[in-house]
Amino acid sequence: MNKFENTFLKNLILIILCILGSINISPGQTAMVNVEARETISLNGEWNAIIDPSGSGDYRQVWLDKKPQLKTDFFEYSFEGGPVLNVPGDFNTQMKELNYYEGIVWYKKPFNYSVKSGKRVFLHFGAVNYLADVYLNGVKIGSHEGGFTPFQFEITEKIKEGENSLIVRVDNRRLPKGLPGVGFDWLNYGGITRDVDLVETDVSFIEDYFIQLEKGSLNTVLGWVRLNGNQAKQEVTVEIPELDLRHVANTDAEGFAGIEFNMKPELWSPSEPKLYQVIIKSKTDVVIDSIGFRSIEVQGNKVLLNQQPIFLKAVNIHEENPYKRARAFSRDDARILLESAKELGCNMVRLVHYPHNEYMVKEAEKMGLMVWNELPVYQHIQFSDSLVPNKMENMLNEMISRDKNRGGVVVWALSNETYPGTANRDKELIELSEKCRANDSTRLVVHVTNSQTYRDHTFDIQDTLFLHSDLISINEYIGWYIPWQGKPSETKWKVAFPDKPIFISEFGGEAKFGNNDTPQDEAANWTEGYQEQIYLDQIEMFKTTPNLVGVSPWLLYDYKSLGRMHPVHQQGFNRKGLISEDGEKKKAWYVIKDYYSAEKDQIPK
Ligand code: GCB
Repeated sequence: MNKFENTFLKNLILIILCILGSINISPGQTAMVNVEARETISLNGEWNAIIDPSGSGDYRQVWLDKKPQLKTDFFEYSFEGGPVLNVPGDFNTQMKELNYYEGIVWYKKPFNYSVKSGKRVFLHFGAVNYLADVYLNGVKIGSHEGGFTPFQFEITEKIKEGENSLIVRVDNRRLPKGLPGVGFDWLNYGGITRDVDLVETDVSFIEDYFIQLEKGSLNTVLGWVRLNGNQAKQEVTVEIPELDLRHVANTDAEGFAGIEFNMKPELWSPSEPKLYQVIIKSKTDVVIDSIGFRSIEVQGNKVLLNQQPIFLKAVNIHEENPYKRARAFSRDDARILLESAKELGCNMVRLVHYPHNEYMVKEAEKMGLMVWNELPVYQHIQFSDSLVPNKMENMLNEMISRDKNRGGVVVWALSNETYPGTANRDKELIELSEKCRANDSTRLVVHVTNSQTYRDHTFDIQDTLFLHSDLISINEYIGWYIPWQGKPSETKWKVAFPDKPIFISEFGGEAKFGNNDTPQDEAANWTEGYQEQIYLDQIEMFKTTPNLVGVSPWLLYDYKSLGRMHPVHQQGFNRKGLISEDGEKKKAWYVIKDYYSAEKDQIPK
């Protein structure tokens, strides 16, 4: 058999195994170093910027960063003497002029580097919203589309001894064929919004690994390790010192080794978020990660965490630091949001509507919050465009690639409120679900819809997408956008899939903190009392919901959204928060807090 046939056959077997679910996750094909557990050289800090609303930087070739040599040379741009922007961080909140800006900004970072022989170098971006073109020393090294997932380029051959210059063209204009598309209900923060790092590795290095429990098992680890470089065939070890465990495996000619071993870990759970130090070693490399082990699955109409039915007490969170009114990007930002979720009594956070930064995911895991990660496949997506399916798949792979070893992550949510009538919607989302399951068979795969009807006080849920979703996950705003048609406690349900668990992923209404002028029995729209009543009614309705496995109020904090322009009540904020952007708790907060403290985490089998 020649090399091609050999590789082809291996891939085929791998794909079949993945489909059968016997391998948890398929290794990606591109050379990407997993930076999550590595020391890095940070390129964060102050970057020079050129704001380019007309796009003229493209024909002026700003990436060449030319400086006049002769009196007759002239270039109508310069990074020096212009604005300075902090990275990470959105650009909108760093300069008044950029408040609502959607357009091009050029960023430049000069940095020194000392070339080390026998090392490879990668340039890693946590996220850039939305399009990024990256130039090193005047040469384009790559582009990336998508505002919320990491990407990287190997620059071993391109980085120089001494001074280097990195230039990034960032464009956050909305694209009808983008993900998300043009219409969305949050602020379109642009910029280099997450960390930028250099990562050094040896020539042969541990490119990636997947170390998690096999689906449904409490003691079998099923995963893989993949090496990159000229020494593909090696012995690799996976060690968990606290469990006195050392597993040895041998990588094949492609650098790949399947990993399978048994152990008796203390399981990760919201009440005991146990993480183990896991050490992965090859001849030339070592990576150390902190990994939690748990199982998550749907059995019949229940969600089981570690084989026990669990009620998901979630809250929706946007990636915004309310106090800074800016895109959240740091561990401190994450703590603010997640501590509020803990205080509310949550055991899960739904991180909407795009993958949040890695600090959110890691801190949540440490704090015992299960994480729902979501793709920005939101409302108006052009599924029949020839490129959109690829974009969805890339983002899916980037999201899974970053967070696959985070035991706290229990849900991959692939879409939110897409419309059943849209051409190719079902086909593309079904294919995406299959790709997700083939990539990672260990987590729940979920689609969120609002396609149900509510007539004659009855919810009618039909969307066939739910055949491909582990949960029936619905957003409903009864009491806010749609009035109640009867007593909440007498709500009726007609569900086309009667055996599936139901999760209410959004509900609520808007109130401006402190708007308490009206007595509660006459409370009008926008008052805290009105919002509070919506929540009280919803809780009554939950008692009628068949197979209810959890709920997630919309949402934790008031957040910025351009569409929310009521001059008195909204002022550019979606006011459905349980807490205001100044940290004031609204009446509805206490309703949910009481509900969560009364509701048991574990539900009877
Ligand atoms: C929804 C969307 C969410 C919105 C929310 C609202 O259904 O999923 O992104 O922001 O409603 O406030 O209307």
